[in-house]
Amino acid sequence: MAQKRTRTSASSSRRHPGDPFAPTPSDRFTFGLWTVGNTGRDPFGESVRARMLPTHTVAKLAECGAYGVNLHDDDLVPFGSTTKQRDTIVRDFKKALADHGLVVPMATTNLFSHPVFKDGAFSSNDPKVRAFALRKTMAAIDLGVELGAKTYVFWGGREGSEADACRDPREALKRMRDALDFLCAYVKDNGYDLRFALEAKPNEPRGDIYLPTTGHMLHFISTLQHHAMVGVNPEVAHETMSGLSFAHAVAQAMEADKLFHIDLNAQRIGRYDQDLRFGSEDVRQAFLLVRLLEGTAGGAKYTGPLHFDAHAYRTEDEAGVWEFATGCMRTYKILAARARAFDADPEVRELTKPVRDVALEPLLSGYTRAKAAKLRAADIDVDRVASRGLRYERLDQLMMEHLLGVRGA
Ligand code: DIG
Ligand code: MN
Ligand code: MN
Repeated sequence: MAQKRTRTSASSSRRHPGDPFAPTPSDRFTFGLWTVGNTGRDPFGESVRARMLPTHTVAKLAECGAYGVNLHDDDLVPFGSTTKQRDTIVRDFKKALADHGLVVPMATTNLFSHPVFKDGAFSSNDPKVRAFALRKTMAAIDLGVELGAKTYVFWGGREGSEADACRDPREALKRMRDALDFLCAYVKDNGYDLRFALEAKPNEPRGDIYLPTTGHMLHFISTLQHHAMVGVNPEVAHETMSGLSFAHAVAQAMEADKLFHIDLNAQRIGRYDQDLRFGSEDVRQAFLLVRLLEGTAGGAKYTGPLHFDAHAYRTEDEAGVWEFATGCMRTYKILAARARAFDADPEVRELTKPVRDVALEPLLSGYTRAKAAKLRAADIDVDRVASRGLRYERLDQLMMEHLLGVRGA
């Protein structure tokens, strides 16, 4: 479908002077070319929107107040392009980035669309496929570095199986480890300032995808040769598909200093990967995630790009796509403001202050025989401790009232 150029009126209604939730580049919001450029095609219907030229996407994201744009290699340079075509496309894209003040914080490789990857890329049983996947990824890393990317994401969408007898899962892990060790060495050999971020997903498009959650990825990273340069890129929808707490997955990544990037969107448990507008489903979980990332309760803050790996409903035209993009960013900023108010609320601070015990706390870590003896001898009134009410009902109601805007607005 030919690309339609539309000047949407929505942009004027979205941003007015003094609007505290108007997105700005300092908020570090990013979108992939494939997200706002999603044409609405799904397994049961063809595209409903025209393909967007990357240069048009850059201009519109800048207009919406975004900080940056991310890409798979094929999003920018169509598969099979000649070197001359590639260089022309990259030149024009770089000019659009400069003209509109957008950056490219993250890049990645499409190792899932082309039929050659139908049984995986790095984990494929065919060495020719694994060789082609490495070659395609090296070229895509070069492209990402040329555009200024500092984070390189690996989402193994086809690294999985349906007929699980097709390969020993241990062999699949070994092949993926070999590929990542090879590519980490490629980055180091070329002196690139680049870190890798591994993105987990439990299934779809494969019946089961290897390394299905962020937890699996964190262990896998510890087995890599160059593990210091490899972190994770958790996605809301992917952990939620498995019925897991996304905030807990992110917290474990932050605690391990491995949250190198993040994919924000919305999702209902037990459904296919919906990649919905951020915050549009489970507002409580979105609030708790933003509270964690923004560090409003006192913990460390996430300072990397806030990437929305999401797309507009299939019902939308291009104007609706930019409403979608603005909605992602505005909702994040609104929830951040609610989290600041919640953690500044004196009653919340009272209810969440740590329970202290100056006698027992020194005994709870750093084993010694003396500490063990003191623990055995400690006077702990178990029935009295067990009978204590923790007032979490009040705390959670306060969170609800902050979220619903009847408190701390
Ligand atoms: C899907 O969730 C994946 C791909 O879109 C991309 O490789 C990665 C980066 O956001 N997310
Ligand atoms: Mn997804
Ligand atoms: Mn993603």
